Amino acid sequence: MIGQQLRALALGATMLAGSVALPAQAQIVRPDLQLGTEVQSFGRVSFDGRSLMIDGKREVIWSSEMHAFRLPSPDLWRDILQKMKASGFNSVALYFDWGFHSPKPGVYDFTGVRDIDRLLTMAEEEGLYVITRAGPYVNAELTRGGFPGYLVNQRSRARTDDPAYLASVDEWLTQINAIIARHQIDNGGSVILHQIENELALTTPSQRRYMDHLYAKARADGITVPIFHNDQGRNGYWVPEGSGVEKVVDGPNDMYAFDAYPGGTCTVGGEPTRGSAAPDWGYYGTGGARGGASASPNSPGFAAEFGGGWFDYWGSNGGYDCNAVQRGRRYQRVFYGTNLANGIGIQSFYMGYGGTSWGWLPAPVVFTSYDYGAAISEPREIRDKGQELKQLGGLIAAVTDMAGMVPAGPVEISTDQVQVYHNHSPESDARFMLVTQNPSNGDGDHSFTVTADLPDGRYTMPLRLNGFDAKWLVAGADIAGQRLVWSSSELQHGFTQDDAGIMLLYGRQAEDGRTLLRYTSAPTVTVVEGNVRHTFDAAKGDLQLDYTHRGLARVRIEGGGRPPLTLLIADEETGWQFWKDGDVLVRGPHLLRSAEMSGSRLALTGDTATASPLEVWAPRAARNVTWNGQRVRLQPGTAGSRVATTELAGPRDFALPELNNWRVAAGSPEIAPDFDDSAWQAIDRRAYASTTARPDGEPNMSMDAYGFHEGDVWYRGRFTGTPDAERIRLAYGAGGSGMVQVFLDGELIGQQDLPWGLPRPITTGTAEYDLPDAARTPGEHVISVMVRNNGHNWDLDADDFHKEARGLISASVEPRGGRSFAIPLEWKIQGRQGGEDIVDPVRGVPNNGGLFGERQGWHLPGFNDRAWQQQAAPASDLDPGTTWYRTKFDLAVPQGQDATLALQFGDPAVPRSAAQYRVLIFVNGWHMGQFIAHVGPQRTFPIPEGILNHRGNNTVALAVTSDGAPGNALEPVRLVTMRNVRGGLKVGQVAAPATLRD
Ligand code: IPT
Repeated sequence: MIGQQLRALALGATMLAGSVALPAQAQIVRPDLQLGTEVQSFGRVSFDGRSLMIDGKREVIWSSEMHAFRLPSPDLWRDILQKMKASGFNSVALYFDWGFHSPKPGVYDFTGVRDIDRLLTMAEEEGLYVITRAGPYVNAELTRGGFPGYLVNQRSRARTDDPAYLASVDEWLTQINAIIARHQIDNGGSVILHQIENELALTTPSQRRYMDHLYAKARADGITVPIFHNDQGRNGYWVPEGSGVEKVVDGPNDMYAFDAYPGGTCTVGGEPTRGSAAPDWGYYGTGGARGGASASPNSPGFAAEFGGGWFDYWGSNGGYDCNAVQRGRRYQRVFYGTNLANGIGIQSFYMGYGGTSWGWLPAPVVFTSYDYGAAISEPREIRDKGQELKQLGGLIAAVTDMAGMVPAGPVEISTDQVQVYHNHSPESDARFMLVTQNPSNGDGDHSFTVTADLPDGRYTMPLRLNGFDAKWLVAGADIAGQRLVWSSSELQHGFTQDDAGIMLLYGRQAEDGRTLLRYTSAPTVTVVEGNVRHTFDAAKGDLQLDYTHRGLARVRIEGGGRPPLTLLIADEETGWQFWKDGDVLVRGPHLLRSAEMSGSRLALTGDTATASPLEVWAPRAARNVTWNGQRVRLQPGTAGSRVATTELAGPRDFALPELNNWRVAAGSPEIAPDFDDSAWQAIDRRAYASTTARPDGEPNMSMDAYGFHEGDVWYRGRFTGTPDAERIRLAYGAGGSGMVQVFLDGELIGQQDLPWGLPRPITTGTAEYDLPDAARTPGEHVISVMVRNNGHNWDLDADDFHKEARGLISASVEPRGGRSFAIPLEWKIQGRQGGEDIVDPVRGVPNNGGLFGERQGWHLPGFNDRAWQQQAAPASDLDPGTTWYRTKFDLAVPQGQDATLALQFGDPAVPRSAAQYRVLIFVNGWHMGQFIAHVGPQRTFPIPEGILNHRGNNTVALAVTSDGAPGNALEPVRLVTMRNVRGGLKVGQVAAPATLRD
């Protein structure tokens, strides 16, 4: 089993390798390249071999992924969507987690934090296209890869056409497809593409029938947009039928898509590597057995997931910041640009916002934070890499001819240290030139020239590439009413406002730049600000502008037979200060969320991180401008802008309360011999569906068989004392960094933590202990065992790996020196209250396991803890087992501010504590994460507003589990502010029961 998991992880590593060095002058290396010209239409969405089209218009689909289930505060979904939009994306990809919606066969919930209808409406309102990825299987570092708990009890093989499995799948698909169907673009929504399975690498006849079934089911349920599958790497699995390329297997899908995670790794210890050049998975590829220039010539290049970060493992030293760099600035230019040049015009980065694997969502490989090093961090801040994405997405939006470009032939480069991918639009001949190092993961500093036959003539362009980087250059294109002949600067924005053009170009700080624009006669050039030299070549009609990228230069160009132009030339980071929505350009604030014109009023909304200037380029009609609803006084600026007369206010600081009024109670009464377990289920010999081997003739001890799938589970076994009761031996399954605690008659006899070897999680273990003398005294004895299940495995390889057993697998009390015979034991089991009939459907499936305190509602805000013992600070020693701490506090985040607050444990500077203990963290009843002090690396747990009440009372309940050794006790716990801006959205408290009786 572990081997399989290793294989799965190694597979990720394989995809990180693989480098293809291009010849110095990149060109089509596949003369046989045949792109499908037939247009396949699915209502408003259509495609040919070159691009997707919406309403017949070619579009680059520029997307990133978010998981609403990893942000249990629906009002904040909009915050993420707005930040994605502001970062230049036109689409969002959404996985759905079947198990999150379904605690029990036939029981589904799509309300509250599970309201997918609301999510899709928001995406639509924010102007994002949606790619839906509905499972049934998604992987996604989720427990069971998104399968519901009850599926591990199904004996039929998952991800095949076994009827029992298909019956379950159809139940889910009927529900989710109906919601998606009504949000499709043809029905007034914005869903444009739909995925029916994820990385199904097995291609047996049974799997083919399964894929056919999923396709037919989607169509029967009213999904009309193109359907695809996400191939695990560009292998050519499930290429649409009739593609005519050599492949492993074809399938019913309309489009071929694949995922890939290249670009090196963040080694354990946190240093990025730059292992490989960006692969050519399209036009410039050298081919190979499957696919050549395209794995599917009749559908456009489509990366359904392209690594935009990576997840982090229990016990690492904290890899998210490293991943944000590793797959961050420069990597995005080089790798995403190479994809684009290769014709991959549909790209979705995984993740755009990772979020939080709260409660029992995580698979064994990951801990609570699913930050992923994504462009939007877990506390909802746009990282620098998001600023770079804004610039790249801005170019894609401005150059409408980008969609459907094909290779345009070689160019002359004065050095072989650099390569140029040179593409053009067959319709307009506009050019895209991607300039990278050769190979693209090089990092030299090269000044060189590129000579090319461009649409407006033959030109020699002086360029520089300094370090691991790429330039996205545009030439021969009509933008903003102008003719861009070529530019060594990159285009961030280009659009028309009223009857004039605005263009924002940028380049690396202090690097020289040149831009050529074409006119029919000499235009009037006014350099309003900065040092820009200009000459006009009357023979060609070329206006040449020369400058250095430093701060912001402003140029007005009038006449010359074209509408006027405001040309802004920035250094790269000055470009970050700009935000665009529609035809409004804003400079200054931390974020622009929206710019809405109605009549003479322009309503701007956004965030400030400090007091900020505001400069606006807005249509003339906008006479009254507001910022977050407040009137802004503007005066004329330079180059057509207007500038606020006073700065926009920044956020106010606010104090956080100390957490020092704790109430404490012992939480493992199950260890007491006289504990009443009469209501518990008896362990019996029911059918065993797990893939985990166990000794013959044993009862079925696995927790799932009794309806307990998430979190902690208790077992109590009774035996009669005998001189042979010398040892206890337990086999158990507990997921990543899971554990088992074993008690005899109320005393701890052992605790075992599963080792957290990196990056391979060990998910099962065997614990053996000598029993104390007490076990050999006559009369009844009770063994109490708590297993902490840190998640079921995923099913990445479609081998039922998710059915590895959890809880106890086998248990025996026996004489020392071998298993000659075992002492008879009667076992009982108790997990989550209600099992699959969950008692708190609002917080739902991931929220609770089976701790005594959870079964009693101690985690809930309305629980009355007055009888509990008071403690100002957590005690330095604990009894073995679980101890609960509760406290209440008030927050007063200033109105109109968006902060991300977090709970922090111990010393934030060290990834692992010397003290060994674990904490389940409940905030207002919501299980927001697990801290394992001695494993790490996460110590700071952001709690989204909506779960946390920013302007009112809150309850924190901590279930602290320790072996009772001196010092293995809760370290100081504090509230910290991770982020604080003025602005944000109104966030309502997520309604949820306050007690078990609500
Ligand atoms: C691929 C999965 O499709 C996705 O669900 C997620 O698990 C992602 O990778 C990793 O975060 S799996 C592939 C890398 C083998």
